[in-house]
Amino acid sequence: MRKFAQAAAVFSAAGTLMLAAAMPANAAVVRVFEGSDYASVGDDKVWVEACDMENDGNGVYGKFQIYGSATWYKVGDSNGSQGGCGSRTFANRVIVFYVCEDDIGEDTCRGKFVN
Ligand SMILES: [Ca+2]
Ligand SMILES: [Ca+2]
Repeated sequence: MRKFAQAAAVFSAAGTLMLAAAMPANAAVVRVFEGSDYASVGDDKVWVEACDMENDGNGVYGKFQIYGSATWYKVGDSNGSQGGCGSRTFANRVIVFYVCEDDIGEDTCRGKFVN
């Protein structure tokens, strides 16, 4: 019986963790990370940012595809890993975006769809 209670407690804790992951503190912002670097799309889906959070000498940019356009718009973090991010507000909503690290060879990118 005691073993069962322990198992139930573990299961319950895992369930809580999963729930927390599905509902982040700020559910309004969609964010994708490459290491600590990241790009975000705001809850209005038109405001975006690209943030270089690693003092590694690699530039960071976000690339964003807007509804109704095949163009990839790049937004960089102009001061690198110093405080502050690069941002932009688009005229239409973002449908998919990537955070990219300008490292050696082909840039490393990670992407996400905006629902
Ligand atoms: Ca980096
Ligand atoms: Ca910066």
